[in-house]
Amino acid sequence: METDTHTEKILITGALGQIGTELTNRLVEIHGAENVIASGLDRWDKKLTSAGFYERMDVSNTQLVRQVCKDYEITTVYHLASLLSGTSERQPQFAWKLNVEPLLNFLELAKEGLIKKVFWPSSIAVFGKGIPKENVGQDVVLNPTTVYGISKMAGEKWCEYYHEKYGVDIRSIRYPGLISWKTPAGGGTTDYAVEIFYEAIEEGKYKSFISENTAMPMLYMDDAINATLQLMDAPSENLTVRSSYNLGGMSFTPKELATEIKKEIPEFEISYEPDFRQAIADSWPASIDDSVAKKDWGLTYDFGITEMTKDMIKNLKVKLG
Ligand code: AKB
Repeated sequence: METDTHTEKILITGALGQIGTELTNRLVEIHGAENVIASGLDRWDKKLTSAGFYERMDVSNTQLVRQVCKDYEITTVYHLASLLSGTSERQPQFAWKLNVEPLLNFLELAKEGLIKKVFWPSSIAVFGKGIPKENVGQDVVLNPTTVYGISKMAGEKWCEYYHEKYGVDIRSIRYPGLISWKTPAGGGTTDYAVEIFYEAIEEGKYKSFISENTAMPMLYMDDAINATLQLMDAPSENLTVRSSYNLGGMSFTPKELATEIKKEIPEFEISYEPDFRQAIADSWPASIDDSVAKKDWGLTYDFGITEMTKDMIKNLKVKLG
C-alpha cells in the first residue's frame, strides 16, 4: 500500500551531510517542517536545515533510533548516514559497522511495521574490478574491491532480502559522484569534482588527486534529489529492483571538467597528483546504463556537464563572496 504523502512523518539520518541538507529542505517544502525530523551526530544547525525537529543521535544506537521512530510516529526513513569510499579505506571496521548495521536496524523496524518505507543510498562502488568500464548494466555481477563497495554491496543484498522475504518497502539508488555547491562532500573518491570548483574560484588552480583521463559517472545534486523523490513516489508495483537502481548521470574526466571550467574562468589551471583514491577510481565504472530506472520510474536529468559547471560557478561565486 502506498503511504499517503499528507500523513507522512519523515526521519532523515545524516541530515547535515552533502545529500542530507538538500534533501531535508526539499522534503520540508513538500511535507511541511512539522512532518520532517532531521538527525545527525552534530548539533542542530538551523542555518543548514529547515526541518521542524532535530534529533542529535548516533544512528548505531539501535534503542534510541527505535525510540525516535516511535515518539514521532515515523512512517518514512531516508537513511543517509554513511562513510564514503576514501574514509572507509582508512577505517574499515568502523565503515562496515556504520554502513551496514544501522541499515539492518531500519529494515527490522520496517519488518515489524513500525515504519513503512525506507530509502537507502548505495553507490557505483558496488561494481569493482573485472567488470566492463563502459555502460555498466543493472544486473552485472558485483565485484567490489573497496571497503566502501563491500559494505554497499552487502547493504543492497540485505535490502533485497528484506523485500523478498518480508515485503519491506525499501528503495535505493546507486549514486554516482554527487556535485553540489550548498554543502561540501567529505571523504569520497569523486570529491575532486566538487573541490575543483572551490579552488578554481578561490585560487584559480587545482591539483587533482585523480589522473586526467579517468572518467567517472557524476550527478548534479538537483538531479540527485529529483531522482530520489521520483523513486520514493513511484508506485511500489512498478519497481523491479529492490537491491539498488543504477543511475548514470553524466560521465567525464578531470581534464574534461577543467576544459568546461576554463570556459567560465579562463585563467584556471589544473595539475595532477593522483593519490590512493586513484586505485579506487580505477576499479569503478566510467559510465553506467540506467535504462531500468528510466523504464520503472521515469528517471530524467536536467543537468549535463556544461549546465552543471555554469550553475556551480554562478552559485559558488555568490556563496564565497
Ligand atoms: C565516493 O566517492 O565515495 C562517493 C560515491 C561514488 O559513492 N561519492
